[in-house]
Amino acid sequence: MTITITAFERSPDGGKGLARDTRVRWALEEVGQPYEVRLVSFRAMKEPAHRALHPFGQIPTYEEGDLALFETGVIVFHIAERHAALLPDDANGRARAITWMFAALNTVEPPILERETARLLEGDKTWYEERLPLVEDRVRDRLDQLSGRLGDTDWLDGAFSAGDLMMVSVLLRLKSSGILDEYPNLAAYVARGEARPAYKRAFDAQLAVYTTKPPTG
Ligand code: GTB
Repeated sequence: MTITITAFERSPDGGKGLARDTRVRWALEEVGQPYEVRLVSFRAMKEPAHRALHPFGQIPTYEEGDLALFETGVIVFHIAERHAALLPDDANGRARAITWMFAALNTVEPPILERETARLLEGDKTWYEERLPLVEDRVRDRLDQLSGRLGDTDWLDGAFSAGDLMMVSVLLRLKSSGILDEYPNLAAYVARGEARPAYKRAFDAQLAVYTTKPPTG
């Protein structure tokens, strides 16, 4: 059955891989599932046809036969559940990998998003310079804890899993901030994720959308 995901027709990051379709592409590449991409404009995202797939008018979405999903957490979980490679075979190992997916989305990503929101939307406020260090320290709190837990292991719990895919995807959003480099083991962890052939294919595919010129004539 054909899998179709949605992505930005024009991404604000111009293809740096930060939009969340990258994590879905990465999961599909890890399990070897081909997929198609439907590009949507910001205007189309808010129209009823897209809102029927995504009530909040966002990307990415995932369609497979009569199944339509939104939210990257559940999309990656769905892919991981149905194909080998992203979740361990033993029940406890699976449960722990899923725990790391939730930890990435519910515990580590929120302060990172708060920092992005502060920088994007609050830069002109009189209190911005005072607030930003507080927000960044909340990011550092989480990174301290995660760094301590990862230690000198390659992945969070044994072999690479959907938990690592999600955690690396979340941490990638900090790459240009310099904060990640304060934690050499986390920077190396992210680099290991980026070095995976499946990640590279996913990254290249999303970049091609924004850099490949349409044929002329
Ligand atoms: N919780 C949802 C999920 O995980 O699927 C969040 C989905 C989401 O935030 N989608 C964003 C979106 O559609 C794109 S990924 N935004 C448009 C809107 O809300 O109107 C977030 C994102 C966008 C752009 C960059 N960038 O360019 O750097 C990075 C991340």
